[in-house]
Amino acid sequence: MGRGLFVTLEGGEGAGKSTLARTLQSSLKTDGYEVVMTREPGGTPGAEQIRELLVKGDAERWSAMTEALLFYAARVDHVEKVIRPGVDRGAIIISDRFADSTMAYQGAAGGIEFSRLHALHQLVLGDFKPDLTLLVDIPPETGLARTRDRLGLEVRFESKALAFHERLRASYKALAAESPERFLILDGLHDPDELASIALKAIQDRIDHD
Ligand code: T5A
Repeated sequence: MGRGLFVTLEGGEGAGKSTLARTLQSSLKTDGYEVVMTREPGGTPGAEQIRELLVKGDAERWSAMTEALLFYAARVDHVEKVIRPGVDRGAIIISDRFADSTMAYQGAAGGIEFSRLHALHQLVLGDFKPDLTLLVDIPPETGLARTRDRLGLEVRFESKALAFHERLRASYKALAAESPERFLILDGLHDPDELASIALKAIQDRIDHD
């Protein structure tokens, strides 16, 4: 493979993205690809420090715009140091969340106009976007129930009201409808192996066509 592939996983809380990412990573490695598994917010030491500010504390700790700016501060570091260099050397980069999360969480669910978030993206990252986005769609009640037993402090977004999570789900579907060539919607109620095999086929198709 010459240029690599940038794949993102998106969806609401507890949709199964991290589980899917791990399976994709091991299958693609077995097939001989260099795979870089990463996540947002995070993926570099600096971006992981910014993550601490974002995922911990009270639900209303930050305004949606402050969140968006912090997510983009972390994202620029991540793109410059990990994602772009990886794609340039031919690797498959799998990122658990990317810019569509900002559109859905801070935009549709948080109330910032899309045009302002598009302008922010354009200003700091230009036209850079994923080659393929796997949207794991799940009813919010099911996703939140899956995360409820989890121990830890990173529950700031999970603790927002159910209406927020419902807006989030609708906005992800709208984003997918706007860019059908980039998105593949997966039913998060299916079993993990089934999800992984559909996702692997989509990734292989992209590799074969590049
Ligand atoms: N955020 C992020 C923004 O607001 N704006 C942004 O721009 C960005 C980048 C990040 C938070 O930041 C917000 C969104 C998030 O709230 P996070 O810890 O990365 O925080 O949160 P999530 O990405 O939501 O991670 P989760 O772990 O909550 O969800 P996953 O990764 O989708 O779910 P996963 O794989 O951990 O699975 C959850 C549970 O379900 C089971 C698993 O075993 C696990 O127990 N499971 C399944 N069960 C049945 N069937 C399946 N198919 C299953 N798949 C997994």
